[in-house]
Formats: sequence, C-alpha cells, structure tokens
Amino acid sequence: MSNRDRVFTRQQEQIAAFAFDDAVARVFPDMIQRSVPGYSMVVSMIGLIAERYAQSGTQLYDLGSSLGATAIAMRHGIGERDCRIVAIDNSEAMVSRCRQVIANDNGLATVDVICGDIREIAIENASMAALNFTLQFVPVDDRLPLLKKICDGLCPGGALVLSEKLAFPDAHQDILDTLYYDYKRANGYSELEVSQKRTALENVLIPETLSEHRARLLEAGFTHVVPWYQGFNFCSLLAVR
Ligand code: GEK
Repeated sequence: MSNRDRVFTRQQEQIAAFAFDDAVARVFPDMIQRSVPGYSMVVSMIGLIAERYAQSGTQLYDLGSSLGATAIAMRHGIGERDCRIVAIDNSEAMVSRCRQVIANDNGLATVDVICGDIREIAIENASMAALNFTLQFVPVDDRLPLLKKICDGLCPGGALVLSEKLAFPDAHQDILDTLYYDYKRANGYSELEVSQKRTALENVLIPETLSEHRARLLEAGFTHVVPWYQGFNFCSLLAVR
C-alpha cells in the first residue's frame, strides 16, 4: 500500500521549489496517481508498446524512472526477450526506493537502476526509450540535444514514448486547467494543496504545446510522431525512428 500524499496539506510560509526528495519519494505512487489523469493506463500501455517494439539483444531505457513503474511495465511487456532495461533518475531518494521495487518484482529481464542525469548518460543499442512525464522537468534548452541523443541511440524502427503535461496556445488552456483542477479535487486534494503545489512547480515543470513537441521530435530525427493518449492537459506521444 502506498503512503498518502500530504506534502502540501499544511499552509507553508514560503513555498520552496518542488523537488523529488525523500518526502515526495515516500508518497510518489499516490501523488502521481491522484495528479496525472490516466497515469496507470499510460504505464500499462507502455508495457504493450514494449511488447511490440522491443528487439532481442537491445536495451530499453526508462528515463526519469522515479520508482520504476515504467521499467516494470516494459519488463513484463517483453517477457522472455533477451533485453537489458536501464532505469535512470537523478533523485537518490527515488533511486534507492526504485531498487527495492525492482528487487520485489518477478519480471525476467535485467533492470539496472542508475542514479544519474539523463542528459549525461549514453544511449546505445536501444529499441525503446520512455520519457514518461520527465522531459517537462528538463530545462527547455536541453530538450533538443537530449531527444537527438535518444534518437541516435535507437536502432531503426525503435520507439520513444514521450508523455508530458501540455500547454495550449488558446482558450483550451483555461478549459483544460479547470477540468484538471476538478480532477485533483475529485481525488481528494484541497484548494490549499492544489494552489501550493502549483506554486512549487512554477519554473520547475515547464509544459510546452503539442506542436512544439512534434516539431522538436521531428528535428531530433524521428520519422513518425503519433499522439496516442490525451487526458485533459496530459498526453503521450509515440515517436518512431
Ligand atoms: C513513472 N517516469 O512513474 N535526470 C534524471 N532524472 C530526472 C531529471 C534528469 N535531468 N529530471 C527529472 N528527473 C515515472 C514518473 S516523475 C514525473 C516520472 C512526475 C526525474 C525526477 O527525479 C522524477 O523522479 C522524474 O524525473 C519525474 O512512469 O513526478 O510528474
């Protein structure tokens, strides 16, 4: 059972920038489940996408793995295929918990959990990579070089799943924001929690529009960019090399 997310329950004098620290890692499954519409469905579909795209003798990358939910979905999707999965996150609190989660999982493929920055690791001989709600935390100027590196590290026909919170250029922003805050309230978050978390995430989570993501993925070298999920202002794209 996951611990209940109470990180923003109490009124804070000064709201510090959001960080993936121990307090967040402790409650992360509950936090992401109640904060990202469709999160569980997206993770389980990544398992299905892995089943289709993973090639034996290659590597699969879970970039910004948190507690390893996506790595585990890929691990079960590929079954007995001879693949190595690399799960990487730069939060030590996440990585140490992720190692326990992976150790308790009964999937077959090797999963190496690495504490490091996804902008700095090599991506090699990959048939699949996932940036499941991670790119939004990477500084905007670093996004294109990262996507180029991923595309270059994928074998032909390899795929990247990119899931993100979106920004909208028009009135859709207000409509979807309103529905999104309804979603958070319906999941038990108070007005105070919603507003304090929103402040903490300013300048930390930087959403972009679907056209910005599409243009950047094509510039990075991907051949096809296929949006396959949207739940209010959250989406997931499949980019095929
Ligand atoms: C899931 N994918 O459950 N290098 C490495 N990790 C990073 C970096 C970076 N530069 N920037 C952020 N992170 C997961 C959920 S959460 C999404 C991903 C969310 C890590 C950060 O430490 C955090 O664990 C993760 O990216 C983002 O499918 O909380 O909305």
